[in-house]
Order: sequence, then C-alpha cells, then structure tokens
Amino acid sequence: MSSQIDHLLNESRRFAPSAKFAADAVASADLYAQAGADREAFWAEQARALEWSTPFTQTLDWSNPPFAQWFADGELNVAYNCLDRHVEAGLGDRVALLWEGEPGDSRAVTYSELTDEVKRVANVLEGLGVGHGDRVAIYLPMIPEAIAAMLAVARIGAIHSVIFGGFSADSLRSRLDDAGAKLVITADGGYRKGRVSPLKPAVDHALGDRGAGPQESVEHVLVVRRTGNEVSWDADRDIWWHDAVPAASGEHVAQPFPAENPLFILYTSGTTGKPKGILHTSGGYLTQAAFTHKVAHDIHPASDVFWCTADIGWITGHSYVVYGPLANGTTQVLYEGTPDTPHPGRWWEIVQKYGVTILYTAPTAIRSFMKLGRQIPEQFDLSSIRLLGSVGEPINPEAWMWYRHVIGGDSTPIIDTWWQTETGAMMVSALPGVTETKPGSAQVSLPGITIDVVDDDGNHVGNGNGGLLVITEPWPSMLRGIWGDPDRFKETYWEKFETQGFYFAGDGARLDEDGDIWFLGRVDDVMNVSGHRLSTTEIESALVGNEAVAEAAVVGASDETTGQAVVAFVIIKQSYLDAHSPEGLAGTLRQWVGEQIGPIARPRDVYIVGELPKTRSGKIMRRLLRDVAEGREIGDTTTLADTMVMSVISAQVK
Ligand code: 6R9
Repeated sequence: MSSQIDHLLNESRRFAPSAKFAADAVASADLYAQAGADREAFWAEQARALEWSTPFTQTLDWSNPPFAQWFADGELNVAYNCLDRHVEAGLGDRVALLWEGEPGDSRAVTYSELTDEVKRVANVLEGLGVGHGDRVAIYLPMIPEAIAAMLAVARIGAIHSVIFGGFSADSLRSRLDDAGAKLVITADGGYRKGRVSPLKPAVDHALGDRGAGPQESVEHVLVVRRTGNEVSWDADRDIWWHDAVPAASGEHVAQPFPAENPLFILYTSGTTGKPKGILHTSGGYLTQAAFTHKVAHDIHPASDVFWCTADIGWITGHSYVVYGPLANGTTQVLYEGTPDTPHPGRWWEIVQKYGVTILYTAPTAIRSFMKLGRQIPEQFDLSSIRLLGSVGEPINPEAWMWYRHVIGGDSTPIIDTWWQTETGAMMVSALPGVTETKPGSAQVSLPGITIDVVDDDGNHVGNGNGGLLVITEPWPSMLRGIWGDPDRFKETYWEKFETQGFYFAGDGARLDEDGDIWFLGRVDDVMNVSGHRLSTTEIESALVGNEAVAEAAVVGASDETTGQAVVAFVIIKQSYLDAHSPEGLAGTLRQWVGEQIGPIARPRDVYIVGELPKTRSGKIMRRLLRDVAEGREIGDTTTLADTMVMSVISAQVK
C-alpha cells in the first residue's frame, strides 16, 4: 500500500460529510427525525412516491408475526412503476440502460424502448399461458433481455425466479423443481472471460431425464440468441426470443395487483444443504428498494450515470440493477462480462466511456484491484465518480481507504451498505452528505429501520461490545417467507428471539464507542466467498456425493482477495486412495463441486485427511478445521472425542 494511504489511515479514521456534497444531497437529517417520530407514517410517505392504482389506507399489519403485510389494501403494477410512468411523464427518450457486452458490443436502451420490449414479452408470456402467480425461471447473462424478462413477468403478476448463470444444471434443476416453474427464459450462452459460456445446454440437461424422469413443471423454454453457439432444439418446447418477441403486439395494459402479490423468489444458501427460496412481494419491496436507492446513492436521475456491478442472479442485482434504479428513472450501466476481460482496466475503461458518477460494488472486487495495483485505474479518467458504494461482505479499512483514494480521488463519500437477500433492500448505511463515515464501519441503520446488537438472550450489548445483529421491527421489503416452507421461515429467523419478536440476521456485529456498527461476518455455517453466500453443508453434500469420498467437512477460511475461501477436508475411501494420487483426487473433487453446484463453490483447497475432528456427540468441529485452514494455532480441543486427531490432521495438510 502506498505511504500516502498509510498516512490517511493513521491520521484520520473518520470523514465528515463534505459541505459541497451536502449542499446538493438528496438525503437530509430530517429523514432520521421523521422516521423517529412516526415510523409507519414515514414508510407510508415513501410508498406514496410510487404510483398506486388503488391507494392504500393501511400501512402495516403485524397481527400475525412473522408474516407482515405492508400497504395491503393498495394496488399497483411494479413494471408500470419502473417503465410506463416515466414514459408518460415525458422521459421516454432518457436512456435506461447503457449496456456493454464483454466482446465490446454495446447498446443504449431508452425508457420507451425498454417499455415497448417489456410489453411485447408480456404478450408472449401470456400467449404461452403464463399468468398471475405462475413461476418463471430466468437463467440469462447480463444482457438487456434479462431485465426485460424480469419486468415482463412482474407486469403480468407472475413470479420470477432468477437463477445465476454460473449455477450448474443440478442447481438449476433443484430450483426449477422447488419453484414449480412453468417457463424458463434462457440464452444460447453468454460471454465470460473471453469465452462463450453456454446456458441452454444446462437447461436441457436440467429438464431431461436424469434417472427419475424428466422435469415436469416446465412447459416452454424461451431462448435469447446471444452467442450464436449451436444448441439442440425441442420444437414442441423451445421458442426463440427473436421469433416471438418482435412478432408480438407492442400494446399491453399493465393490470394492477395487490401490494402483497408475490414478485419474486430468489434462492439463497442457508445453513442446511437445501437452498431457501426467499419470497418477496410487490408494494413494500418496491417502496424500500426505490427509497434506499434514491437516498443512499444520492440519485439525481437527470444527471447521474449509476453502475451497480452485481449480477441479476443475486439480490443486489434485483434491487439495485432492476427495481430501485428503474423505479427512480435512473440511467445505468449494465456490463455483461468479467472485470479483467480483455484487459485488467476494463471496468475503469467503462467508467470513463460512460462517465459513471456512482459506482456500487463488492469488497472482493476492490481487493483484487488493489492487488493488481493503482497503475491500472490511473490510466483512465475517473473524475466523473462522485459517490462510491460497497456491499456483500465487511469491507476492511485498507480496502475502504484504497477505494476512496485511488477510485474516488480522495473526495467521494463511501457508503458501506449492509443488507441481505432476506431484507430485500439496504438496512444499514450512511446517508451521503449527512452521516459521518469511518473506514470499515457500516455506521447506522437507515431511517425507518430499527437495528440492535444483542447478546444470546436478546439484551442490548451497549457501546464497545459485540453480539448478534437483530432487526427489532418489521420493514417494508422484508421477506414474506420461504417458498413452500413456513416452518423453516420461522425456525431460521424468528425462533432464536421469539420472546422479543426480533429478526435474527445470522451476522455478528460490534457497536463502537460512538454506537456505530461494525460487521464481523456470519455466526452460522454460511460462508461468504467474493460476496456470494455458500452453505458449508451444501458443498459437503456435493463432496460426499462423489463415489471416492467417505466423509467431508467444509469451512470458510479467510482469504485476502475473496474474503473467505472454501476449504474442504475429505476422507477418501481406501480403494480410491490405493488407485489414485492425492493431488489427482483433490483436483477431481474441486472440479466435481464446480459441476455439482457451480464454479463459485469450487474449493480453493481440498485436503485429504485420515480423520475429522468430532465431538463425542459426533458433531464436526469446524472451528478447529478453520484454525488449520488459516494456519493458526489450533484452539481448544478438549471437547473432541479423540484429542489426538488434530495433530494428525495438521501434519497431513502441511
Ligand atoms: C446484499 C447481500 C447477505 C450477507 C449478510 C452479511 C454479508 C452483506 C455486508 C455484509 C458486512 C456489509 N454482508 N453486506 N457484511 N458488511 N456491507 O449481500 O445479500 O447475498 O443475501 O448476503 O452478506 O453476512 O448476512 P446476500
């Protein structure tokens, strides 16, 4: 790190809002005061920024916790709020998407054009018999059609479930089955790292007969041609987007739906092997996505060029690529590919090309740019940037300072935003121009959000102490449940603090002397690799699904670049040990996990060991394995059934 940054770290650990930024900021301190005075009235006011076909008269119904209802007697159309209303307001020629493909092709899509496309897709969907409440899976690269597909599903009151394009056929299949999807929208492929990454073959594989018969709920597959690779075709089932969409009518009237109409299901890893289908609904979700996008990102829609680098397969892509920015009539960059293709300055070239003013990305990306060195971003003009955001995992102070210094030219505020798939939208973040910031702290809850840090019994820990993060009151964009599993919903989030009625987030946090929040990572068996949530159990099940593996334990070990990395300890069946080299087995298993779940789940290290550390009740002590994986001294081993086992394992991984 440069000595200049060292100096800043030592001299100044806090930044007051600059007067220049504050003068023109969207947010003001009044927001905290208003929310503090009457939280529900505050949210009702934010909801009224949307256009309602039937205005709501009730704000919150919390009579049946943990099942909240927000704005329940109101009706609106989510897609209308993101599209038609801007066109009707005379903003049809404003660019909605500045799209950049990885190979360098690009396209600007205006609000009028996107509205027209969404209307046509809505007609295609209805023509295929998809309607209110039906589930539509979306498995697409980062192309404008992906956004059009999501909005078209929303427009007809159906429910989308976006599945990250990096997930394997197996992961796709389990999600299609769980959601009971009727339609899949995919592409032949997308571009990643300079290559075609095929998608349609994974869909074909997921839908085919895999021993227990073909997948049953999916009736049609709508296919965007993106990469031109050859794909197999089922003429009764498959439809080309470019045949169906341009031929469909461009007239489509958006029907209003109740505020609590389901909008999407998004699968995320939990502490068990089976991913959870997090369910979000319409009015409350859109209210909080739009409000937080506007105030935390300080959106001036007529002049800003916003860029959230997240994939639409994650919640950040849902709330801050699709719903928040479009509800606010924002112009934004959408980039298909990877940050280092075809050269390591690609992102900064995009910032320069489009004059990006607000950049929202993940600490893992910042750390990998840090590793490459400041000489790369310094080749580009980044002076358009006026605000930086971070999301997905704790940002360490060094990365925070580098981000501000090298990317932000020492002048931009940084917002560190904490939230989850389950919370739907940001919950903790500074308000730029209003809140003082500190490198490494996510600061304070947003107006209208009530957060606390408590001990195991639910008591407030007080400043200077660590504990568990809880949300003490319902919020508009909260998850409404886990698809098809109300018991798991209650057990996972509400059982721990049932008496107090707190939502348990699964994150550890500390309050500093000023009462500001510092996140400490997950307190459960969920790992965070490059800002992606992965479950240890899910990867362990994939490993033991390989015929060579007798037992497996997976931990998230801290990693300089990715935050955490997947490290697996496996016991191999003797016959395989006899026939294969340990290096060969480790390589095979890394690849196997990649195929079973997706490349993001591929372990960084696979250690072949003779035994795993277990308690007398047979529980694997992952804490001890983490010590080994991080090269630390092994912690307390007294509860192990066999206290010798750790010294054997340590010797084996060296
Ligand atoms: C939005 C998103 C949620 C988990 C969450 C926490 C971690 C997210 C963070 C952060 C510290 C931040 N997390 N933002 N930790 N500081 N600013 O990432 O959703 O994929 O569901 O992950 O990510 O551990 O519980 P999701």
